[in-house]
Amino acid sequence: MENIEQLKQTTLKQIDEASDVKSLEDIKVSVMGKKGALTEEMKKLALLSVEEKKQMGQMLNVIKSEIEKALETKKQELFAKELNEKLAKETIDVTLPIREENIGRIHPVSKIYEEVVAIFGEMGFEVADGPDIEDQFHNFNALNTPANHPARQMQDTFYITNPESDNFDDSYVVRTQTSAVQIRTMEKKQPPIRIIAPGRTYRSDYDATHTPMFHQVEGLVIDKKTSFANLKGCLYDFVKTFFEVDELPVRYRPSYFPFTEPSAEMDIGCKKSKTELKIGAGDDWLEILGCGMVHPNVLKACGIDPEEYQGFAFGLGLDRLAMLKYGIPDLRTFFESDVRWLKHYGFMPLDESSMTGGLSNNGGLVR
Ligand code: 2NL
Repeated sequence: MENIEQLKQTTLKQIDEASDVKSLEDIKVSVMGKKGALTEEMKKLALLSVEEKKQMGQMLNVIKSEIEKALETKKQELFAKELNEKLAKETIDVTLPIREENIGRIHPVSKIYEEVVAIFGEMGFEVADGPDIEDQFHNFNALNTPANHPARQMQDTFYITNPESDNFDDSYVVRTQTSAVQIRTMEKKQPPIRIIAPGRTYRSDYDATHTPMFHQVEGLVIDKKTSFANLKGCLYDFVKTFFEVDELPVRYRPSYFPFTEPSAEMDIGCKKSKTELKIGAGDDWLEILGCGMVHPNVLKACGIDPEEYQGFAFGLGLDRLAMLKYGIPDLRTFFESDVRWLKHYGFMPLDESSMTGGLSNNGGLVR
């Protein structure tokens, strides 16, 4: 009896002093396992008389459940303690800056693309898409640029032989502008139309400001009463938002494109010095885009009645905008895939361009 009382006290003390869940398991085995101290005592019951067996049995059961209860209580306590220690050790400081070195950068052209889409998207333009390889109808004819039109040579087009025809008129081109996307949209859909078509374009040209592949965004608005005043308002809002300046003088110079009449080029005010180009008020002008009222022949070619509808269109170079906005001097470096260049001129992927969250996120520019 005393032995047993002793066993109980020692076990409860051990349980109380246990410092982890593992040592509780060991205690349990040493007392209640197959060869445990209490199990041995229970085995001895067989040797006792009926009366003693009853008394002793009851006592052993009471002790057993007491120990089990103590084990369980201690186990919960240790679990909670171990969990708290783990949580304290493994906390994450969410205010720490991200590890910049290990993530890529957004190319300046992609950044400009996002900005342009955000601005025109806010004005209600939809983004339209089309193939890089076009037939001559969609790239030229439908744009009031018939065969032998000087623009076809002017543009230094890359032609692609049509394997099914020896006739040069059937050869394909890599698109010289994204206008074919608007042509395809007008062929499919009656006005009102309000789209922008961003994408890759190709011309045979190569110097500090021209590469054979470059990026363009063209815009098209067609409705019953779309006017040149609408064009001016829309493009003024665009450049002002894009360059993020409070004051921006603009002017329109008469120009010529086969697909618009009248045609114009838009300049923005700036201040040029030997080392810097500052966009905004100043005595100098910078050409930024070409635009005009869609030529009636273009509408006709797409099955839209020019007596009922009219519209405006514009085209701008994304690469040129990137060079101007982010001060990148040589266009050729855009396409050299030099990671040091990208680290210098690129943007953090998480700095999304939006009209509400900040357009260019200059703070995110890694310099
Ligand atoms: C530039 C500026 C321009 C257009 C593109 C266009 C498209 C259709 C109809 C009429 Cl479907 N116009 N696009 C208009 C004016 C200018 O691009 O400097 N291009 C050589």
